[in-house]
Amino acid sequence: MKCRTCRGPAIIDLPRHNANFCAEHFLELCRRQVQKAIDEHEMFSRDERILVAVSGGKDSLAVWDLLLELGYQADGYYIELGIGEYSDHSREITESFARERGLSLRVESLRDDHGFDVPTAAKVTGRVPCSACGLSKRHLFDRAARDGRYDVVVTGHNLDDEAAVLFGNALRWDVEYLSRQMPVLPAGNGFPRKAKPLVRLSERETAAWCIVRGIDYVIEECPMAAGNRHLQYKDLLNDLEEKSPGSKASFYAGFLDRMAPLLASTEHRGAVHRCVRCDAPTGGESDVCAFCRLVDRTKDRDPVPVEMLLSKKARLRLARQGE
Ligand code: Q46
Ligand code: ZN
Ligand code: ZN
Repeated sequence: MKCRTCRGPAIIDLPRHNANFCAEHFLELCRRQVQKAIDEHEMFSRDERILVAVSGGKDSLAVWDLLLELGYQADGYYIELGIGEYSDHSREITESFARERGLSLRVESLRDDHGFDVPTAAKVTGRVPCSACGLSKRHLFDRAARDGRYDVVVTGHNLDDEAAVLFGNALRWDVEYLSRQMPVLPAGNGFPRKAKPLVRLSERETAAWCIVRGIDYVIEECPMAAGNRHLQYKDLLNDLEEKSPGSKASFYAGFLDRMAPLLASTEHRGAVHRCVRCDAPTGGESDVCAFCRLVDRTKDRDPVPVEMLLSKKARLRLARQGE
């Protein structure tokens, strides 16, 4: 297996590019793809301040590392979600990534700073854990960007994530979600700009970036993700990709080229007034935003252990991982 660029020994094959690459030229390809995404979608400039939402997983650490490599000003922001050992581990990994490189990282904890955690919120609201988790993350990312006067919030969503979400939205023809599924969402109504510079890199490529760069990341999935529909869509798209390399990228690129311009929307949904409690932009009838209402419902409850929310199958899998 030879590198397409230098003919030296290759370390990775990329069927969708119909090529193999050595470590050096693979890193170069990743940098090029990320720069292309940033430029093509006018995500941000080198004068702007970027806040990277980091989770300790490969994608968010890779995007932080890539942005710094490309000469952007990027600080990290981590939210501890209170999901048992998974959260303990991911916080440790994120903090050592930042410490070893002398980077600025802000850490916030749902339990310590807001009086609840994701498992407890799921139990109290009777909804899937990802619902309270997603709501809290969106709210706190936005707030951290406002408080720190950042120009843009960056997340580590990669091509596989975006193609899976697109597949789900297209299955339901959810036009509103489709219209907001762009690699960059402009600031508006008090919300900061949001950008996804990894949309041209697959999950396998971001993992390989971390391995080649010696970045330690959390390998295990969030235990709350079991049964998540996006994971099922990813599996479906991976089957398709194996039979027909490149189909995932062309599905997503086709959406951006041909569908997205028809759906273009610069408005964030329903942001019409400020929460009387925390001043966040919010929609709907209530004077108080959804995050503050979630805090009210959950803050005096006894913490719910993660295991209580897992299916029997997921508990067995976790026990096997720990053996
Ligand atoms: S962390 Fe949170 Fe994810 Fe875990 S609870 Fe769901 S949304 S799966 S990215
Ligand atoms: Zn090479
Ligand atoms: Zn509020």
